[in-house]
Amino acid sequence: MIPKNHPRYESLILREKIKKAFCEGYLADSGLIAHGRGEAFDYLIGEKTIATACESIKAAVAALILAKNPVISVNGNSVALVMDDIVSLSKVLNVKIEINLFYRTNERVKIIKNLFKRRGVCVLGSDEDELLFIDGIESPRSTASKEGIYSADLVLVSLEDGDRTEILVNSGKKVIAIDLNPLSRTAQMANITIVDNIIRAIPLMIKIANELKEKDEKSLKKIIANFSNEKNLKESLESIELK
Ligand code: PTJ
Repeated sequence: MIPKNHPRYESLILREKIKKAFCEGYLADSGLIAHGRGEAFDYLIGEKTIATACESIKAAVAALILAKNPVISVNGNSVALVMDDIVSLSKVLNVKIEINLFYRTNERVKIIKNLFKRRGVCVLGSDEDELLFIDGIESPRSTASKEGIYSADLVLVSLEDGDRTEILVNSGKKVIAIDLNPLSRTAQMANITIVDNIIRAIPLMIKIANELKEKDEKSLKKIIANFSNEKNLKESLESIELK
């Protein structure tokens, strides 16, 4: 039992969620390591959503609203931390959800699919879908369902190793990445990078989505046109260096 007055209460609760997901069999063992890396970066940005992340969240939500076939890609870590928020975001913006795992096993896919099913949500990416493969990705991350990631014009990825984003971008898709490490390959290669903890980023995306949904196409396009990922990443890095 973690005492509520523990100075690192929130952080320890997240660790519990990650451990539970591992024990339930859907979080990869390497997901424990990935979480630790995220914790370190979160510490460096002050465990709060920095101004640059607010900007990239606005651009990301505008892009999601304008996209024709947007997909949220989920893996063990994102499901363990924010499954319910991902479901809410997908409903607010009418976005599909697809399971995509680096350490893919049938068992993990089945557990994750059932977790969503229990919430009344049907997700793509299991073997029951028509699964295709993205050229150039050598890992099991290459899986892409025909109606989801394969034909998507925009994919939201989070907590990923760096073997997919560049290839998705080169294949003409837009990629939004949520990644606490602004130097990661995924962060560097994405079109829009949200340097924030996924546990804060997704709820803020839901809030912004409810606001931006009312805007016209011209205003949304303007938000995207005024956004530079290169500049945003540089400024995110500076907010780490100031600490
Ligand atoms: O579930 P699978 O099989 O798809 O495997 C997923 C993992 C996470 C094991 C795999 O993608 C991996 O090894 O990822 P990496 O290379 O460790 O990269 C994860 C990235 O996410 C790192 O840049 C971390 O800083 C970042 N990160 C970790 N926790 C968070 C985070 N970003 C946002 N929010 C977090 N909570």
